[in-house]
Amino acid sequence: LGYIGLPTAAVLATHGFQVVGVDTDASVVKVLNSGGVHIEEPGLRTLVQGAFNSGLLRAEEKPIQADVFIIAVPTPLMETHADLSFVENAAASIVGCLRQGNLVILESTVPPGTTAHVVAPILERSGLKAGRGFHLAHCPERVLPGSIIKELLENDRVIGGITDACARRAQELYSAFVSGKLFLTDTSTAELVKLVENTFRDVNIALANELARVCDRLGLDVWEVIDLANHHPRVNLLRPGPGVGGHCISVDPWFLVESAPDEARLVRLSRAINDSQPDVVLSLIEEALQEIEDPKVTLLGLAYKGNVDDTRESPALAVLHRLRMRGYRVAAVDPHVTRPQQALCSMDEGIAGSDLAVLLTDHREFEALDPEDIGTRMRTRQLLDTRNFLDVHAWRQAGFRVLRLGCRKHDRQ
Ligand code: SAJ
Repeated sequence: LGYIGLPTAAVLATHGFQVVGVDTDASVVKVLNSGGVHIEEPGLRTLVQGAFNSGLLRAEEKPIQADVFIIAVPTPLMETHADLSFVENAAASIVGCLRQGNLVILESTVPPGTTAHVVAPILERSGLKAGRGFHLAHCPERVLPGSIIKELLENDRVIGGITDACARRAQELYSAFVSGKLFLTDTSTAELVKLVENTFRDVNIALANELARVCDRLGLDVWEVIDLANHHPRVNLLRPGPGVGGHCISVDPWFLVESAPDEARLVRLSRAINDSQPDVVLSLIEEALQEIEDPKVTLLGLAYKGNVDDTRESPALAVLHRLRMRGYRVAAVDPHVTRPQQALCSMDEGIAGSDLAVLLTDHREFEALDPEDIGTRMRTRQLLDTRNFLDVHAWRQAGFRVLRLGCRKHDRQ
């Protein structure tokens, strides 16, 4: 019942299915059954509460017999390999519930071959054969955190079946609530398609981050360069930033590398470029603070991207860690992050006496900050914007020295 399982369960329930949502975390089950929601996502609370109130959705700690089982558990990165233990445990937990004719769908992102060679053998411990006794399919989730519900209902989906009949059976289920197109294929193709989607984005962002470094060297403004290049009808560069976070784009390309290490060279290099962006941010911070005694840095944002509460693999945490290792006084402010985090404090506390505000996450609340007011509370009026998100003119007018990622020499000219 995480970022994918919970919205999927609620959407199915609101489309008339009787749904049991399973989570091994007892506290999650308790929160949901008592009317709460443990995840921040626009529209999710209303949807989930509606589903629970209708009586069609309830949460449990263990699976029970059902017609359809959807596995939507994390596949974290273990060094450079997919940790499939959650998938394996989830599959094992339904073996005892599996009956002739059931449908099992894996939605978790996995290396090619996982559904057929890892999940199927576990489920076959039930005595039933995948593709004959029960249906098995892989239908990777594709939703963007921040727009999960809309994308769950509207995005096209790719459905890979162990057999054609398995894919068609899963198609029947998704067609009950997905308005997008449903494309059928085999499980390994569907698995690779998912990895390619996130890798495409990672490689594109790596190019943008590399361009930021090129512009730093050349004294140009990367934001202007990208904006102008994107006016070409066939160019669509993404944006540079402090790095790539979240549990998907910074992780999934590794599964592709894992499956073909000698071939996936560009993918590996892109990961390295994006993972080293926090070092670029660090060097900009050090440059801004070099003449200040015992400086204090305020990080605006810890979440991996704007308007979400998720800090998994967040580049902001990497910047925080690097600053702490170097002994800086660091405060972090994030209106979306509620779980305890090192250095996290209120805006008032975070900004008081600060020598540099560093915009790391593009939360809408930061856009509304009044530079005049912030300036009066800081010791030194300096801003580093790693996402070109704030109104540079307004901050400069309030007496700030403003630095932006990808404009190292340009902004000093
Ligand atoms: N980022 C940039 N520059 C950009 C865009 C993003 O630096 O121009 C950074 C973000 O700040 C963030 C990271 O990349 O740290 C990832 O953010 P994101 O919004 O690009 O993607 P996610 O991880 O929230 O969701 C992605 C989506 N995949 C694609 O767009 C191909 C989503 O559709 C997937 O369902 C999701 O991964 C997933 O679960 O796999």
